[in-house]
Amino acid sequence: MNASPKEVMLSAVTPSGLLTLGNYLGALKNWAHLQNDYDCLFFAVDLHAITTKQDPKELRDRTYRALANYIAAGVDPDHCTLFIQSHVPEHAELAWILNCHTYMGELSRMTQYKDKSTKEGQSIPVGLFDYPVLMASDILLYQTNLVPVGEDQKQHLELTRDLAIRMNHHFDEDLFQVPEVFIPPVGARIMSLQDPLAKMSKSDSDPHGSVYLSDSDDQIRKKIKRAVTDSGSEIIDDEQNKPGVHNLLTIQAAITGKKISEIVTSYAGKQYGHLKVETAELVVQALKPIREKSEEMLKDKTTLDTLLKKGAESASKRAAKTLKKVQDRMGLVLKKS
Ligand code: ATP
Ligand code: LTN
Repeated sequence: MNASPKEVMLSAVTPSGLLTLGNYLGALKNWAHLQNDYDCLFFAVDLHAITTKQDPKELRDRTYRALANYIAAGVDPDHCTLFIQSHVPEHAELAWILNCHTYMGELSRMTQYKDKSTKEGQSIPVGLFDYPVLMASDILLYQTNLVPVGEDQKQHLELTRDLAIRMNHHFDEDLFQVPEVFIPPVGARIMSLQDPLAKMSKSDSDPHGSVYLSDSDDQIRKKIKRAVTDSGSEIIDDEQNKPGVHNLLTIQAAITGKKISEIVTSYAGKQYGHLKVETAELVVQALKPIREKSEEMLKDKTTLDTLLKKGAESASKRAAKTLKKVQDRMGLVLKKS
C-alpha cells in the first residue's frame, strides 16, 4: 500500500536586504524544523523585492545569498524544492488572474502596504499595492496546505485564504487548496534592537537595529550590547513596560527552546548587562555556522545554480498544472499541446 502523499508546505523571503535574526527565528528556523513532515517548496521572491527600489547588482547578490542562507539554516536541498520566483513565470501569470478577483478595498487595508506607502511618499508603485496578490499566487499555485511565516504576514495569509474561497465558490470547490498559516509560538515578532516597538527588518535604514545573518561575531556582540533596554534594572518579562528586555528574552527563548519564565528565573538578582552578554553569545553561536556555510556556498555559485535550475523545473511543472486548471475553469481556451 502506498503511503499517503505528504501535505504541501511553502514559504519565501524577499531578497530586499540582508536576512536578519528576525527572518531566521520567525521563518527559516521553523522551515528546517518542519521540513521532514511536508512536501516543501522554499524560494526567494525577487519579483516581490522589486516592488521597492533595488540596486540590480545587490538584488542579484542578495537573491543568491538568501537561498544560501536557507540551506545553511538547515533546509535540505535534497528533500525540498528550492528556486527563484522569477524562474517560474506561472507566478506572475496567476497573479494577473487573481487581480481580476481582488477588490481595491481589501488591498487598501493591508497594513504592510499602508506602512510602506507612507515611506514612499507620492510615487507609490502599483506593484507595492498589488504585492499581496502575487503572494497569494505563490501560495495557491502549489495547492499549499501550510505556510510558516512570522506574525507580520498573517494579514496577507488571510487575504490568500479569502481569495481561494472566493475563486472556489465561482469555479468549483476543488480549484484551490485553502492554506493554513503557521506562526511560531515564540520568535514570530523579533523587534529592532534600537526601537523595541518596531519590527526588526532587513530594510531598516539603521543597521544597528538588526542583526544580519552575515554579521561577524564582533558585530553581533556590539549590536546587542548597544540594544536599547528600559528604565529600571530588574530583569522581568513585561512586554508593555519593558519591551527591550522582553525582546532579548524572546530571542533567547526562540534560540534555546526554553520558556521565558525559566530564563527570567535564571536572571534573579542579575543586571541588564548579564542579559545582553548572554543573549549575544547565544546569537553568535546560533548564527556562526549559518554565516560560515553561506559564505562557503557563495564562493562558487555552480552548485547553487544547478540546484536552482532543478528546483525551477520541478516547481514549474507543478505550477503549470494549477494554472491550466484555473484557465480552463474560467473559460480561457487552452493551447493545444
Ligand atoms: P522588509 O524589511 O524588506 O519588509 P522583512 O525583514 O520584514 O523585510 P520579509 O521578507 O518580509 O522580511 O519576511 C520574511 C519572513 O520572515 C516572513 O515569514 C516574516 O514574517 C518573517 N519575519 C520578518 N521579520 C521578522 C521579525 N522581526 N520577527 C519574526 N519574523 C520575521
Ligand atoms: N510577503 C512575504 C514573502 C512572501 C511569501 C510568499 C511568504 C512572498 N510570497 C509566499 C510565504 C509564502 C514576506 O515575508 N514579506
